[in-house]
Amino acid sequence: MIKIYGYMQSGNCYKTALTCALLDIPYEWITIDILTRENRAPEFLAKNPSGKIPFMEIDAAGDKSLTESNAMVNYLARNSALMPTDNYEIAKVEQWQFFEQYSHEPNIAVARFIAKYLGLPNNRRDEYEAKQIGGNKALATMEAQLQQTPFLTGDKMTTADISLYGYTHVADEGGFELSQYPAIQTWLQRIALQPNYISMSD
Ligand SMILES: N[C@@H](CCC(=O)N[C@@H](CS)C(=O)NCC(=O)O)C(=O)O
Repeated sequence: MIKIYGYMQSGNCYKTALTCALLDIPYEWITIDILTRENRAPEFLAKNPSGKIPFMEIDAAGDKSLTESNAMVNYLARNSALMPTDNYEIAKVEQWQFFEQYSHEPNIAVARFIAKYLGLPNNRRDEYEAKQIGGNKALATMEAQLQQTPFLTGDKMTTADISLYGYTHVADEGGFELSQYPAIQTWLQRIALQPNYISMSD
């Protein structure tokens, strides 16, 4: 069985659990608490030198493993309804996932971390404000697409939606005002209504 090492309150980790749940893929979840730096323990670094989570072991011997949440999500969803087969449509999924990692997550996840976990200390306030600008740009990009189509790549839900859902649905915890983005709000509800959906606190 696949093993996922993660911390459910991390959007990157939650994406992988949500994909397994939606596709009914059995998995073992091993909680690694980044707040107590369990991810920096020598035994964990021996398996996963970057120390970053999520981390996935695919075979029992530990010979096959993955880092990078979006690579895991796509690996899990390959040959399922969440992953298109047409080359252009696959590239559209990846387009949104690269956008997530470069323009969305570094702003929204970091603003959330500074506000929710660090309590918005004065020495991180400038960074937090800069993240608001970048995060709102990313949300506006999503809003423009979701005004046109029910899901990010068109009429069908794909792993692009899972990747972007991870941190968008908790963006309010990073100071982002989601009521400014009505199409995003409707999209969030659409995803939460999918059969087998799990929340971050499940
Ligand atoms: N690009 C990576 C980011 C992984 C990442 O930064 N994970 C964070 C938690 S969300 C982490 O492990 N932080 C602890 C650390 O870097 O020590 C992914 O999508 O999986």
